[in-house]
Amino acid sequence: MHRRDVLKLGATLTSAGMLGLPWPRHGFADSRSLRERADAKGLVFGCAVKSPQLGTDMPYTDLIATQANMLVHEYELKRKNVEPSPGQYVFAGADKAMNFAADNGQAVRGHTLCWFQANPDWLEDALMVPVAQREQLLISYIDRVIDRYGSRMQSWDVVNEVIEPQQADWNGMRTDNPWWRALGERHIDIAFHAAKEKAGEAKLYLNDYSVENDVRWNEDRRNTTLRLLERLKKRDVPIEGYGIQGHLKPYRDRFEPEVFAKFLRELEGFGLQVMVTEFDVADVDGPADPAERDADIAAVTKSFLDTALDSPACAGVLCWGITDEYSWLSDLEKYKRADGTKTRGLPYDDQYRPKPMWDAIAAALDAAPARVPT
Ligand code: 9MR
Repeated sequence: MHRRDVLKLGATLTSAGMLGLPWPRHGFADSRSLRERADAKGLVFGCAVKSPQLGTDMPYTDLIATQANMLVHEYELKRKNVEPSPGQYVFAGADKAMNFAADNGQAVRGHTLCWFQANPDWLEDALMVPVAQREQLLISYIDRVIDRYGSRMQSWDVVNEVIEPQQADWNGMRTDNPWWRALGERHIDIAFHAAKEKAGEAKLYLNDYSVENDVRWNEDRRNTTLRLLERLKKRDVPIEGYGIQGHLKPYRDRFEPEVFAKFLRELEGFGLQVMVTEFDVADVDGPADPAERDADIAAVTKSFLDTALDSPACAGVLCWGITDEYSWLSDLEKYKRADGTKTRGLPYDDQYRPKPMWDAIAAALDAAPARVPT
């Protein structure tokens, strides 16, 4: 049924979309899921999940179980959700996804322990204390969460989104960040050291966005990232991975494989594991015809994932959701489509039918070099 749906949809796509990228149809010789294709290569393929929909929206639940070999919580492992008031920890939502993953033999990523966003309202005031106590507010939280899930995770986004070259700091670091205001760049070191204590085999990641495109502001972000990684390595911060979120916006920021490949080679030089951690494709500013947008999205997906998976450092890819029905891109003013329709940036549409993007991911997984299990 799956394959038939793919082919039926694909049959309407004969030409390239507005971006002019060719999107030839791929004939699949078998009906394997994305999960099976990734497994066959020793790669990660998975997605972010929203636990309230698990077990209540059954078609969604089925897609998550069959298509993903790794899950990540879309929001339920953020401090705002986990520690809504000081010392009161709420793990029900996070546990639900953890249990689902265990029942379905899936790995999990931990997202995220330290971020400038999605913090509880009380945190900023609580940070108005002497420095040693500010450190404790970070360390005690990480201890508590890693204690609960540490060894169950394949990796942790220990620190999320710390660079912002457009802000004032001369190193290009994000200064509009409560952790920066409280502890400066040192907050990154503190978070990684605290995580390392109890993380077991889980790899410790720094995670960030807009480092893949051939535009000046992404170039600045790549350079800032590389300089930060140099400083962290020099200070012996136990960082083991770098997450490329991969929120593409092809009608705004041009993707150029060579530029991205160069950055991947630079990351390889740091000996880090790399993963595409939040992949989706915003179709804002694209043509009105959904079939044309789907062709563009598929083409840029194939090009982006071929490049990423070609890097021996890259363990695989997680999408930021699985169906357009539940995509953050449709909720956010700057990515919403002007015609009021849902964005089409995930492998399944809002009726849970696979799209050309699904084909593109499948084709990229099939073409990727197999990983040697570690
Ligand atoms: O998609 C997530 C959305 O549902 C949450 O409300 C929001 C705040 O928790 O976070 C979104 O996920 C973000 C991720 O954690 C970090 N990179 C950008 C993602 C999209 O904003």
